[in-house]
Amino acid sequence: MKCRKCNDKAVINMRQHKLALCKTHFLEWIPEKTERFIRLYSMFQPEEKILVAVSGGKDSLALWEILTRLGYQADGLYINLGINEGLDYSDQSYDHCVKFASTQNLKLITINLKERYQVTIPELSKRTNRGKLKPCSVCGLTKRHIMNRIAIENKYDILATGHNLDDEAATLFGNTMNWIPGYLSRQSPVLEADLPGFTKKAKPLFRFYEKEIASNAYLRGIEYIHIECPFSKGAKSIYYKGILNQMESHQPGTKLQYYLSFLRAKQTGLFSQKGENSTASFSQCIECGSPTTAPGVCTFCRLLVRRN
Ligand code: Q46
Ligand code: ZN
Ligand code: ZN
Repeated sequence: MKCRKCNDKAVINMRQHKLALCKTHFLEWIPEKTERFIRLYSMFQPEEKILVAVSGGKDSLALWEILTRLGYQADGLYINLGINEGLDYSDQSYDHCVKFASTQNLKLITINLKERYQVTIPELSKRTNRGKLKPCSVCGLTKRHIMNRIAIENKYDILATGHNLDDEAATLFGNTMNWIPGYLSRQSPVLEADLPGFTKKAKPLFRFYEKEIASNAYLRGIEYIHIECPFSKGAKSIYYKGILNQMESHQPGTKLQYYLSFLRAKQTGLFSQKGENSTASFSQCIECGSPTTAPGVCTFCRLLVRRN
């Protein structure tokens, strides 16, 4: 297979785009496309301060590398969740983030859950019935809370996350399986800071296939964590990704078409924009000041004081 641009040997064949590229042209293609998507979806401007949420995985570190390469002012935020469970998952992911930041000479903000809140995700999740079975919902809530707070406290204009197309398509699949109107109306590559206390959020890699981001990380020599979080086993999102990949193998481009059609449907008003974040239902948490739909104290602060 030859590179479409120079006829050299191609390192990747992206059937979904009918495009094969050599290493040089593929490594040019990724940042060029990212820049195009940033503009197309009005994600952010060159002068804005970006906080990139990094986990030590390929997607978030690739995003940080691409934004830096494109000349954006992007700092990193790593949240140490205290998930080790015999695998040193959090410790290893932290090491990858620190190493990446130091080799690229970038600023990394680290929040250690145990030091800041005296609790880890496995401990926190035992405090709820849902969390006892699976810590992911407590973990997701915690990460969203901390990412938003740190971005607001440190006056970042944007919080950027490394979600790729496979992540977004799997989330959409889950949201449509259950038809959750609030989730569907909020699922978007860009979420404006529509309320005080919320930061604007963007997912600049949302149109790239996971395979494209993995290839980019490998070819760029980015060192990232290869083990999965021990709690990800049996996650529905992994199951949904498998189904979507089967469809993709029969018809290349299915995942992209599925997600872009959803965005078009949203634009035409198919989903109500008034989801769970309607302004009227929000107040400020009396403990931490974050916006909350719960009366008085937000769900995260409530979880912190809860005992088993
Ligand atoms: S870190 Fe947290 Fe994930 Fe682990 S506990 Fe679940 S949500 S799987 S991205
Ligand atoms: Zn080429
Ligand atoms: Zn709170």
